[in-house]
Parts: sequence; structure tokens; C-alpha cells
Amino acid sequence: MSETTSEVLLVIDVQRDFLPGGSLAVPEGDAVLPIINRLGERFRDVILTQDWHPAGHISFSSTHGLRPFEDTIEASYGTQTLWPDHTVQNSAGAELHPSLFLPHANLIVRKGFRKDVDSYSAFLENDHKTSTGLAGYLRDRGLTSVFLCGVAWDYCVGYSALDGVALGFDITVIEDAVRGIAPATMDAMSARLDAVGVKRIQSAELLG
Ligand code: VGL
Ligand code: ZN
Repeated sequence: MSETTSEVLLVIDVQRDFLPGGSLAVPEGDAVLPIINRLGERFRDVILTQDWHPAGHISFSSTHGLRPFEDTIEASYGTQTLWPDHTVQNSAGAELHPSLFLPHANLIVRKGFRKDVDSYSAFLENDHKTSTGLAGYLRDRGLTSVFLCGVAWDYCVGYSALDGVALGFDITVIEDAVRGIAPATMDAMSARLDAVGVKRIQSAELLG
């Protein structure tokens, strides 16, 4: 990477459950693994997130006896999409994917660990108020330029980018190092990110 030390690679939710074979597998999610491993070598600072839900989490369709992907509920903080059970705390599916190799990663941010609130974003829970602490960590360490990769583009990557911009960080999404859940939500998220000035690059621009 460049001589500046203000850059950080933020790797979103590269966990067993979100990659093929997992309970909420993102199509082609495993394609990001070799790219992210190479990117990691180019960043001094690497931070990971880990979706980390208690059993019976508000975002699980099974908690409500409803259908995953189809049904929603009205939570105190707004409409919540419902998902298959995923990334349950301490389960195998919640583990970082074993093919992810980022030995020098500084920090793992766990999110969505409260039963009644989901957290797509690495910065703020879905109530859009409760901080995960990541913004404070980045500011304390002078890390202002955040390069995003991982899954899912239309949820946790996208909402992290939106909140990151709103919190004053310089945000770039590494497009070939992300994958999303569904085309419609991916298109919608792309438009929202363009509207707030999130930058997009290909990994080759960093890897040379
Ligand atoms: C995610 C849905 C539910 C994600 C997490 O990582 O994008 N999506 N929980
Ligand atoms: Zn989740």
C-alpha cells in the first residue's frame, strides 16, 4: 500500500454461514477469499467484522414462525428483514471462514449480539443510534480512509459504507472483493452508495 498510514482494510462478515455451504450463503461468496487474502498483505491495518447473534435473535424467521427472505417484522427501530438462523454465537457457522488468511488483523468487531436489535453496519446497529465502537477505534488510531470488502454487498457491506460516510470517513468499496445476496437489493444499494459519494475501485488498482 502507499506510505500513508491512515488506510485500513475493513473485511465484512467473511464467515462460514455467509459462504457456500453456510445457512445464509451469498452466491459466489467464496470468490472474495483469494482477493481479500492478497489485499490483506498490502494493508498494515486490517479489521474484521463478525456477525454474532444469540439464539432466538430478532432477525431469525424461526424466532417468529415466519418465512426467511419473504417476511418482515416491524421492530422498534423499523422494518426488519427475516433470515434463516445464521452466525449463532460460538457455532461453527459463525467462525471466520477457514480460508481467510489475515494473521495480522488488529481487531474483530462483533455485531448483532443483542437479541432485540440487528446490526448490518459495522458502525451502528440497526436502530441507527447504538455505536459498535468502531468509529471511536478508527479515530483514536488515525485511520480515516476505509477500504471495504466482504459480504454481503447489499446488506452489511453497503450499510457499513453508508454509515461510514455519514460519520466522516473516506469510504471506498473494492468491487471485485464483495458479493451480494440478490440482484434487486444490490442495485438499490449501488444507487444509494453513488448518491452519497462512496468510491468504488477494483482490487487490481491496489495490488498493481
Ligand atoms: C448479513 C443478513 C443478515 C450480512 C448479516 O453480513 O450482510 N446479512 N445478517
Ligand atoms: Zn445477521
